[in-house]
Amino acid sequence: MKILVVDDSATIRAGLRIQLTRMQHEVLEAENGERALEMWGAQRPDLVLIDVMMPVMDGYEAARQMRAAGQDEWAPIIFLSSMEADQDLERAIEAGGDDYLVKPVSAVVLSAKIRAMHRLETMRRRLLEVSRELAASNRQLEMLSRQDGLTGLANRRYFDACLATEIRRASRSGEPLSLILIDIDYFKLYNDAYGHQGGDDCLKRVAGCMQAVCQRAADLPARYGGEEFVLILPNTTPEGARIVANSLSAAIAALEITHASSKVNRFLTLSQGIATLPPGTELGPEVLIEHADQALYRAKERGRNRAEMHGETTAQGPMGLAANVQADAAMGLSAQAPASSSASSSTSSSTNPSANSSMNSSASSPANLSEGLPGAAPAGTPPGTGAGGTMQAGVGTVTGKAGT
Ligand code: GH3
Ligand code: MG
Ligand code: MG
Repeated sequence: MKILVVDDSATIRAGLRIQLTRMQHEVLEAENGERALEMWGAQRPDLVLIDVMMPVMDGYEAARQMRAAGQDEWAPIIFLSSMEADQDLERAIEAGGDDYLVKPVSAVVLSAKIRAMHRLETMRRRLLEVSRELAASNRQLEMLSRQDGLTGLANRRYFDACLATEIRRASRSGEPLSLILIDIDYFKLYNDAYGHQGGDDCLKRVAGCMQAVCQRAADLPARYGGEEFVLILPNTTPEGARIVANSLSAAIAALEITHASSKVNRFLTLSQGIATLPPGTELGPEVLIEHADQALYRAKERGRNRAEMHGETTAQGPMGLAANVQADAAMGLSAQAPASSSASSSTSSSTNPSANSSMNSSASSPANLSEGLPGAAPAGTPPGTGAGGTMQAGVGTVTGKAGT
């Protein structure tokens, strides 16, 4: 053991040094409390033998300051004193000492006391180690309980908790909060074609893109369930959310994940539903999710491979056309004339004349605009159904829920 001997008498220090060296201990020496404190900090002794009465700083004060250093720097302190009164012992223990021996101390007693203290110190260290391991395991467990096992994103449970918190925060701060619900297009067919393992790999790649497009620390990408994902975007306007949605689709398109059986593109695509909680509104999480889900349903209905915003079907909806066009311009996308969608399940602009008229009649209405998202169009696909960042128009009737 590394033992710090503190005594103002050089003779006593020398005597102890001889005894302790014989017992195979390493000895450090200090002549007063102040010097002892310096060595305590610099040398980290395993045990301290300290006199009570010393000039500059006495043993009590030195012990108190050693104990004030905290649990991590703990080492046993044994007082060595010529004072025999019970009160002296009491004071020494009170100051932080662990034992009190009256000088002169026999070599046998000193050796036995040091062994006992060593045992105590070993147990204490083990306890510290175990509690550190326990704290690390707890942190790990807590992280795992928030994580989706396959993708490593936040899981549904954590998403639910976060959304509730973010809604409260948004209502306090008066900031907008956006939510994007994301669903892979024709994923069942993808599984059928490439197997469940292939499907799992694809989910991981989509998760990777989601992480990549989250620019702000507060953004939370999560797996909502199955092949559905969700993004919580605090302090984000509808226009901002649209930019994120576009970035995500562009990132997926850039991966060029072949999806031969997709009816909308030869590469994997996403449909997205955006909803924003405007500043000062008090909606529950389920309402915001429902809004995003309705927008997602519309994206599916209008041909997939696109992002739709909740509220855009109303002429005076909260998301203005100008905002969308700005966001689209930021993405390098341009508006084009409405085009037919081969994948639109029920209604499309080409089959529904009201779609075109509504698009043309009101430039201030964002109602019927949604853009075709990046991704290469399969050969022979009608214009506006695939790659190239075209904008499409179509009016769909929301009749139910999207996705699984
Ligand atoms: P849509 O374009 O309308 O979204 O069609 P879809 O085929 O993507 O949607 P549907 O809800 O019919 O099918 C979703 C599929 O996602 C079905 C299921 O097998 C698959 N899926 C869900 N969870 C997982 C998963 O963890 N791993 C894999 N490989 N597939 C999954
Ligand atoms: Mg799907
Ligand atoms: Mg689904």
